[in-house]
Amino acid sequence: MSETVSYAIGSGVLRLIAGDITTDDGDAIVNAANSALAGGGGVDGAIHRAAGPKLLAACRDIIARIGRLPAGGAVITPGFDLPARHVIHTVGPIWRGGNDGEAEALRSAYAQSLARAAEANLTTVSFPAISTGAYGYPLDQAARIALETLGQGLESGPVREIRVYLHGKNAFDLWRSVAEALFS
Ligand code: AR6
Repeated sequence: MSETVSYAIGSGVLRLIAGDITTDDGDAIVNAANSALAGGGGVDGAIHRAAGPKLLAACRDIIARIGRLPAGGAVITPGFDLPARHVIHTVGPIWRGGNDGEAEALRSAYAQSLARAAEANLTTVSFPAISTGAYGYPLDQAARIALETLGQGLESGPVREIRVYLHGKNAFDLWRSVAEALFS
């Protein structure tokens, strides 16, 4: 049983879950992708492995149509072999010290992912801790931006349940302390 904490926000709920996002069976999971939507390591690699090769083919079709996805952008595909019905692919910023628009791009990655979910009439969306692995965003700063943006999304938008999957107990405890300060 994964560790979970929940916060009522507006008429919705935000849950923090210590666990693997590829097991999520909601309307959509969000992938922390790269601008080429080419697959990679971390959560991106795990999602592509679990979804099967059709996911990469769908990503290639999108890149052929729109070109590279900038940091802060988001696009949606089916979930293929995943339990979740869709994958929303977003690109977080690469951390370059904090004065290169990283906060705005990270906020946009969360907000644009919620916008794709709303357009597709989805009500349950799950996120990883975007940019906090290979892209090096400090975990505490990322948590504050993510939770503020997701809280605003629950207050204003059609999405009713947001789950954030944290990989490892340290990340879970840190995000929980930021969430307690913001929502309790
Ligand atoms: N479930 C939930 N969270 C996970 C999982 C999982 N299965 N696996 C890893 N994490 P990262 P980024 C956490 O590096 O920093 C890729 O190669 C992980 O502990 O996956 O946005 C892409 O192709 C970390 O906290 O994404 C890009 O090139 C968080 O997910 C680049 O990495 C994000 O770490 C994107 O880097």
